[in-house]
Amino acid sequence: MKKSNWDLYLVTEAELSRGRDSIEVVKAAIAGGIDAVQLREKNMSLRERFKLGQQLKKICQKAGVIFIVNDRIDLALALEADGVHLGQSDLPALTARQLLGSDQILGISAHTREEIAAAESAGADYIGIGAIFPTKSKKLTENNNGIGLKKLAELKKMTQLPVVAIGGINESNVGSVIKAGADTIAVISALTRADDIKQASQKLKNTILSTSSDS
Ligand code: TZP
Ligand code: MG
Repeated sequence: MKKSNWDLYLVTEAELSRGRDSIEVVKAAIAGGIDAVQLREKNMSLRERFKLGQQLKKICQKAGVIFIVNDRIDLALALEADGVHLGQSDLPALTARQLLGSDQILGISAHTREEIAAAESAGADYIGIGAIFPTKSKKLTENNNGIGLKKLAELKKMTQLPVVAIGGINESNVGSVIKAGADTIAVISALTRADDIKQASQKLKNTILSTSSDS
């Protein structure tokens, strides 16, 4: 399923979900209106991610929500996911595109003009950019304070592809990220750590939609 106009993209991480499992988190976030889910779970084994992914895929499919796998093209293919999200140290985008075929979604994290151009020519569907702000949800080796909104706006101008922004985004700063040019907002903790995940998803999505229609 390739769907345009994603607004809110949840990235799963059970360890950051305050004792709730990712199935519960995803169900509540779907009830609150998220458009896409990415299976991340950095500390799970591949087998554990496969088993969780089988369940998440069913839940997403039933709800008409996009289901993407992080890091691993083999896992995305095994799960028949809607797509895969790859970073610069994963398999190359072109290889992923060849394995996926043209119908599935390929998201690539890119942070320089060269990386963006390579992702585009390999047939990426979106560019992931982050961390925008400081975040405790990912061990960052560089840009520990986040690249900031100015850099996001610069990178956005380098591509025609939709830009998915991630890293330290929450209800209070999401409007500024949209105004800087992000097309889609991806979050872990703003939803996984929320007291009421459904309500937090609704609020975040409404803020994204109202900011987008302002600009
Ligand atoms: N990639 C860049 S920052 C990040 C990832 C996966 C973590 C985002 O988590 P949070 O909690 O939304 O800051
Ligand atoms: Mg990755």
